[in-house]
Amino acid sequence: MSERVYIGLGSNLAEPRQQLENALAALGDIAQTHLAGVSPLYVSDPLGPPDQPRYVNAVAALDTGLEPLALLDALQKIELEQGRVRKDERWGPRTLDLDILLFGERLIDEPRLRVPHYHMQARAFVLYPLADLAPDLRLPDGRVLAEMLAACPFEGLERLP
Ligand code: A4P
Ligand code: MG
Repeated sequence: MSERVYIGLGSNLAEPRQQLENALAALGDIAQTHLAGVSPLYVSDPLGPPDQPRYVNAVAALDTGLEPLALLDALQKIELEQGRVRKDERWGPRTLDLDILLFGERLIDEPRLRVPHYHMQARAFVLYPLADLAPDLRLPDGRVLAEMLAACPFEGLERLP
């Protein structure tokens, strides 16, 4: 069985747009997984320490036959291949961040994986590109994306042509 997954992509180091392009190609190469759609790219003000470059963000839709932790392994491998260095600083700069926003109808609360992503409701750079792909989305916990958008102003965000 294949499930629809939404991935948040973000980068603010080492040519962020190219990082996202490379990451999208790599997502398409994951086993048992098909890249079904990509939002427009957005430039966003950093959430977290302000002394870091602006981010480029997007959301991708995948259809996958993998289980959630297997997909997380694949995403973390891509992050590492694109030079990601994990630091202690919370929300610090990175070459590539791949977050699982939603995984089919699943609610996951495990040490390595929480889905829906714990902070997506507060992130314009997640909600707006997600709505570009799936404007009528309802989350498995009952939240309605359109209502989350209405509560999250389009601020510090620029949609790239
Ligand atoms: N993990 C748990 N749930 C998930 C999930 N749903 N998807 C675990 C992916 N991973 C998940 O992540 C730490 C651990 O979270 C992973 O090992 C995984 O097992 P990480 O990528 O190593 O660390 P992180 O990303 O620095 O931590 P965190 O708190 O997840 O940061 P975020 O939430 O990813 O935020 N500003 C703008 N404008 N745009 C951005 O994209 N991104 C961040 C990072 C900060 N500021 C930003 C942006
Ligand atoms: Mg992350």
